[in-house]
This record gives sequence, C-alpha cells and structure tokens, in this order.
Amino acid sequence: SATPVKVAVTGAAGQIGYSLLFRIAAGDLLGKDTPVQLHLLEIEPALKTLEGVVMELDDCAFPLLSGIVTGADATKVFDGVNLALLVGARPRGPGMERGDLLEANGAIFTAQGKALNEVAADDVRIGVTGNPANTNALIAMTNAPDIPDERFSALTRLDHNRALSQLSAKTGSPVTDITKMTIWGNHSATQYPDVFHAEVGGRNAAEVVGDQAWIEDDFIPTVAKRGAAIIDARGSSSAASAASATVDAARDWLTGSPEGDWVSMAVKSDGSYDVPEGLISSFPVTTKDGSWEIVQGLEIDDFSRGKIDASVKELADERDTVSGLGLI
Ligand code: NAX
Repeated sequence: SATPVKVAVTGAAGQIGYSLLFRIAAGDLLGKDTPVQLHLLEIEPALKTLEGVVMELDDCAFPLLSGIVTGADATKVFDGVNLALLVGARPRGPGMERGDLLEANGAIFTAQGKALNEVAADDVRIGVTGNPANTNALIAMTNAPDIPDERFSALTRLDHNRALSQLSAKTGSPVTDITKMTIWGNHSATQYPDVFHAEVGGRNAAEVVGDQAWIEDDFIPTVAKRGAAIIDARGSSSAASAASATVDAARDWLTGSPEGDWVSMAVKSDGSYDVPEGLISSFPVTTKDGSWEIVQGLEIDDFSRGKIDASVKELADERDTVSGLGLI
C-alpha cells in the first residue's frame, strides 16, 4: 500500500482542529486513496483534551488513518511532515494591543518555523490559518531559511469561499458557476474581495450584479466582517467553515486549481500588482502539483487600487512591527 502522507496540525485540540482532523482523516484533503498520518501539536495544558480528540479519531475507524503522533515539542511532532497546517495561535485577550498580539504569536511562529526548518520533510508545504495569519506566515517563513519561501502560505480561502457564497445568493447562481473570485491583501477587515474580475456563468460578475452600491456597501463589508457576524450569532468564532477552507486550500495547492479558474492564497509577493516584495499578501493564484503562480495581467481600476493599497499598507505595518520586535 502507498506510504502515508504525514500531515501536521497545530492547535489540534482547538475548535478548528475538532473539525479539521476528521475531514483530513476521512480523505477530504489528500483523496480517498492516500493514507495519512496525523502529527498533532498542542501546548502542554491542552494535551489531555487532545487525548480525547485522538480517542474519537480512533473510534471513527477511518480506513485511511494509518497513525497519530501527538505532543508539545515541535521538533518531535514536525519530524518528517510533508504538510503542516499551522492553526494554533494565541487569541487576542482582554486589554491586549495589536502589538502584543503580534509579539505573542511571534514567539509561537518563530519557534515553529525553526522546528520545521530542522525536521520537516524536504517536500514540506506550510499553510497558516492561525491569526494574524499573513504575518504569522511571514515570521515562520523568515525563521525557516532552508525551506523555499514559496512553500509558505496563509489562509484567505475562507474569505474567498464567503465571497463565492454571497455572490451566489445575490445572483441566484450556484457557487459552481462562479469563477475567478479574488481576495486581495490581508486576512483581516481590510481585505478586498474583488468581483470585478469574477465571472458568473462566464459573464463578468460586476456586470451581472449591475449594482455598484451593493458591491461597495453590502458585499465587501459582509465578506470582510463575516467572522464577527459568526461570533455574534454562534457565540464562538467560525470553526467548521475555517476547517473546510483549510482543507480546500491545501488540497488545491497539492492537486491543482481547476482549469479556467483560480483561487485566493496569501503568498510571498514578488512585486506583482505593486504589492511590495516579500509581504505575504493574498493574490489570485493558480496552483499545480504543490506550486503556485500569481495570475498576471489583471487590470486594476482606481477603486480596486485603493482597496488593495489599504490592505497592503496594513501588512507593511505588521511587518514593520514584527521586524522592530526582532522576530524577522
Ligand atoms: P481555539 O482557541 O479553539 O484553538 C487554538 C488551539 O491552539 C488551542 O487548543 C491552543 O491550545 C492551541 N495552541 C496555542 N498555542 C499553541 C502552540 N504554540 N502550539 C500548538 N498549539 C497551540 O481557536 P480556533 O477557533 O481553533 O482558531 C485557531 C486560529 O485560527 C485562531 O488564531 C483564529 O483566529 C484563526 N482563524 C483563522 C481564520 C482564517 O480564515 N485564516 C478563520 C477562523 C479563525 O478565526
């Protein structure tokens, strides 16, 4: 039988982990023919909870799940992993400023970047879901000098999927008819969900909608503030949808984006669309066999330019903060 793919998940005892692990073990990420070994990283106080989650994974008797490694030591848990999904992060506590949050997460992502650098498999790909995702990815990438930079990405696929869903509801078209959606910039409230290059049934989405006010006053804020709306309704942050997007993003990265379409991923900028080189910013990308390429040649009008610039400025500020803290 095939050699299992080793998939690391951090924050495995958390909310997203509780959905994500079961999706991966069921074959939703690597396919129904690929056995998987889960490498689950948690902090010491959460290891007991993690034990319970592992008992449940066992109890599912997943045919594809060939083994589970758990622990709190990244250099052990990341040993030989082919894919690392960095979900665990430090949430913003009461009275914590943005800089405090960046610093607390900086400690986590410098350590995990170093550990991956040391012990991950040569073909490792790293997807960061834990917030602030873009800057956490930048920190991990910078602390893993032997891993090529293009192996790091941060998750904006949830925002992308939210945008598909909103546009589907507005136009009455199934999500499968919507292509070329883009999230630009940071995974934060400044993100820019762009329908001007999207298509509904092959027609320009903005023209199909025909309602600039809806795009500006409804669609963009609804997508950008969806996380807060979920917290408001559910009492806790999005978990199953975040897990689903984490699966979608990793699966498409490894197996390829559909022909004639693209996906949104936050990756290291090469200066495309005037996003400063080196920032981990969301772009339209096509993927194939574990590689990605930024879609080139899209025309950016003044409205889109302003939105992209605002989100990218926030990323540059975050980079300057973590650089000032000596984290990168
Ligand atoms: P939870 O607080 O339920 O779980 C996080 C888990 O991470 C906890 O079990 C904690 O013990 C663990 N953890 C903390 N530090 C760790 C470390 N150094 N090593 C290993 N594990 C560690 O949060 P959850 O709802 O699962 O969300 C996880 C992260 O995803 C958060 O940062 C959250 O903000 C972020 N999100 C990102 C999204 C995205 O689209 N990029 C959307 C959903 C989510 O908000």
